[in-house]
Amino acid sequence: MLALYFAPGASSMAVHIALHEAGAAFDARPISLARQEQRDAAFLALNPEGKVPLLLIDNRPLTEVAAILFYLARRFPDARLLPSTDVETEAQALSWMSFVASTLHPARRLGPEAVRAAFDQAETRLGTRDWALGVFSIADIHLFRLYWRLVNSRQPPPVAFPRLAAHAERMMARPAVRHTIAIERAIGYELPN
Ligand SMILES: N[C@@H](CCC(=O)N[C@@H](CS)C(=O)NCC(=O)O)C(=O)O
Repeated sequence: MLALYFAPGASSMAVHIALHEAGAAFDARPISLARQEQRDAAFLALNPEGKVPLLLIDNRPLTEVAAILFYLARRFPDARLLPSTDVETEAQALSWMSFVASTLHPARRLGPEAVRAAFDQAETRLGTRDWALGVFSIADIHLFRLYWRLVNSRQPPPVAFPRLAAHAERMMARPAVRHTIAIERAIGYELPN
């Protein structure tokens, strides 16, 4: 059995989208970062790092967006969350997700200039492709969540990134993405500035 601990709008949104893309059965367990529920003893017992996402796989914890997305892609191959199981394709997906986790995600803490530089790199990386790997994959889900976060913080204005904006539009056309956003919005976003 799968269970996802998530906070609306947080990094966990990427995993939430992937679970819906896969049509996977899972127990949805929202927590509130505003109420610091990630610091509750019961949660820390599952993830001592006190962060979402946390996926339980038959009660075994798995953390880190990139690792969970990779797990879901391999566990639910029919969902085509990876274009192929060719080792180079998988490595390209990991390259994108490492970039998102280590460059895009921490940039916000460093201020608007760092955000702009990081998203400029993402624009260049994406190039003229519709999708990060050429066809839709977990890399797009991870990239989209960070862009979505940028749009919601408006630092700098997302209009500066036309390729990422077009990518986000393609993502928003996907029912799993719209469904996830509707669920998380209904719970309520508590995004820090
Ligand atoms: N490297 C982690 C980052 C996870 C992360 O930073 N999660 C944030 C929400 S976006 C969190 O849970 N923060 C709570 C805290 O730091 O107290 C991943 O990719 O999963």
